[in-house]
Amino acid sequence: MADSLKTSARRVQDALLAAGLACEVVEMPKTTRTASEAAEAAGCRVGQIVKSLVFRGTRTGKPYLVVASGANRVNEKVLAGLVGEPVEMPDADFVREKTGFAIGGVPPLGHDEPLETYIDQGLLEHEEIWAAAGTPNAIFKLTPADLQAITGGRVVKIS
Ligand code: 5CA
Repeated sequence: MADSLKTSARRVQDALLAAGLACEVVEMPKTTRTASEAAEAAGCRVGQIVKSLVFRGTRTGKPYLVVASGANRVNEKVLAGLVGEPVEMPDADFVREKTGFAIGGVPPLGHDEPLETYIDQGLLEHEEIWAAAGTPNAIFKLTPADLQAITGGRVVKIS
């Protein structure tokens, strides 16, 4: 039941409601920490899993969010071209500091600060996709149009 959600999952559910989406956060009995585990738990293909990946600009220290298909690997050189500076994969502390969530549960919305966001166009091939919802066993189902609405992200070819 929604009332029993862990605090971080509740936060994502509240952010979805605030964004006007009827998506329901579900806590799975098994881990959804990785894209393949999330796909198994949701009963979908790994390409339908939304990975919410935080990168750091090496010049400015600015965080960038890439929401990518679980089937794709983000090309950091392409991302660097888009953001105008080299990027690196930050450590787990940086991710928590900028988003308010721990790796394995980072959601595409509800972060501590708004993040400049890029959407992997590979996610748009699917009718339904699943994203992390704050904890390593919470996820929610949405459409690619929902994802664009909640992130305000720019759709790009990033892999
Ligand atoms: N819950 C799943 C499916 S939605 C999930 O969050 N998958 S994920 O791909 O978005 O998050 C895991 C990602 O966190 C990895 O792909 C990797 O990019 C990043 N990551 C994992 N371990 C570390 C680490 N020690 N430091 C920095 N980033 C890490």
